[in-house]
Amino acid sequence: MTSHFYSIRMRASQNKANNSEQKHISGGERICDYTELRSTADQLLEKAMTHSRGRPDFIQIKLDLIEQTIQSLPPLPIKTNKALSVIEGRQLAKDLLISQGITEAAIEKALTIIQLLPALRGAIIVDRYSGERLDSSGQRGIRVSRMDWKQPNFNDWSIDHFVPANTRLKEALTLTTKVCRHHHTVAELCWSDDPDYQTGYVASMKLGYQRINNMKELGKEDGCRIIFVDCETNLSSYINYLEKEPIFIQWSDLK
Ligand code: WAQ
Ligand code: MG
Repeated sequence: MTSHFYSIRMRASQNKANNSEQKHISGGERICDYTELRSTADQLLEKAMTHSRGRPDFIQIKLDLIEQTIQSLPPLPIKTNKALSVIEGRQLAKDLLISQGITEAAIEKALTIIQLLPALRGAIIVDRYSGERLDSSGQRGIRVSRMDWKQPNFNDWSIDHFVPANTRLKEALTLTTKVCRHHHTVAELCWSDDPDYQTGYVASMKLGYQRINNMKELGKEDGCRIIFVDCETNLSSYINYLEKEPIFIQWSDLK
């Protein structure tokens, strides 16, 4: 049976003044039913039009009916870590990744790869031991899609956990809960490419969602999203899971 839910995806970019390279401004992915299509598309348009990375001159919004059954997942447990400097924040992130069996060399290599991808609008997938990039999506990266967390349930969760009910946190925890749930994922490392946002995270099934408040200097636009995997085969089915498998985050305190 076909569901009555739709995937809505937005991406917005800006042409650089003197060459044809696009600057990524903003992206977003949501799931909603038919009656919510208009308001959800409007929220995504609003996101694109009010972004701190700049004013877009290209905005695309795509809507597709979801054919599969939508799986519900509980959000990863959350912990907020305070770091006094970016150096301390990055060191903590590195220690957390190493605790999950990722090699230091793999972390260094992945960070070097990401520095060379200023137009990246997705994530890179990297081998946990060697740090080799495994996906072949180039400058674009793999965009994790087809996930959402309904606002009332998120609001209840945020009150219960004493964290701000901000959309960015909701989107990041939604994405990483989907990513970490797959058995090929070892851990994810992320910080924003928005110049006004310094909090990032390391997440895994075992660590949960470990926010780190100081991952980037204010004003910088170099973001990061690295998914460390243990996956010698089946990379294409793993990528298919990230891009296509529909997920709702659903929190319940009745445990
Ligand atoms: N799939 C894959 N990669 C993505 C996606 C996606 N759906 N969305 C963003 N990215 C990549 C892309 O390369 C961006 O440049 C980079 O991640 C950062 O994205 O307070 O805001 O949306 O707990 O800017 C984490 C902390 C905030 C939130 C992360 O990332 C908190 C953030 P942004
Ligand atoms: Mg961003």
